[in-house]
Amino acid sequence: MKSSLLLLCTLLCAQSVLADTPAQTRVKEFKTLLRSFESMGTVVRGRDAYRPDVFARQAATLKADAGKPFANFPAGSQANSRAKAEIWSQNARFKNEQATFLQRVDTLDAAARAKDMAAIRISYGAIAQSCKSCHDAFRGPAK
Ligand code: ASC
Repeated sequence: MKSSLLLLCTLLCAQSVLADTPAQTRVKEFKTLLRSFESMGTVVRGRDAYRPDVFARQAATLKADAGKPFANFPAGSQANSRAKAEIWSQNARFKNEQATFLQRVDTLDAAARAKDMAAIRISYGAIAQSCKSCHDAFRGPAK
């Protein structure tokens, strides 16, 4: 009995020491998005061949993952991250950036399913604009 309680306490302590903070979780989730986005970028820039089915799968993956990091910006999670206080003090603006980004990701997914390279280029560029706009307003310098 005593030893199983000790084991339980040890496991719970390890969990709290090893678990990611919200800031760490969202960084990992943004990096996951970036993997799909950059793979598509090599095609859009003409460095890799356009394989419509592969590209459409990447766009679908981006769409499935795009909202995830935004669920990990709880109030009080600014420490040890590049997140600016404005994320919470001007939260409507931040939410607006998020909504625009997600709409543009949907548009890219639709263009990819339609195998429409002209539309893909436009929506890909619009997403990159979303990244930049949100970073300019809400992401501080690297630490
Ligand atoms: C990327 C990336 C960003 C955006 C931004 C677009 O690939 O990592 O933050 O695109 O640079 O302007």
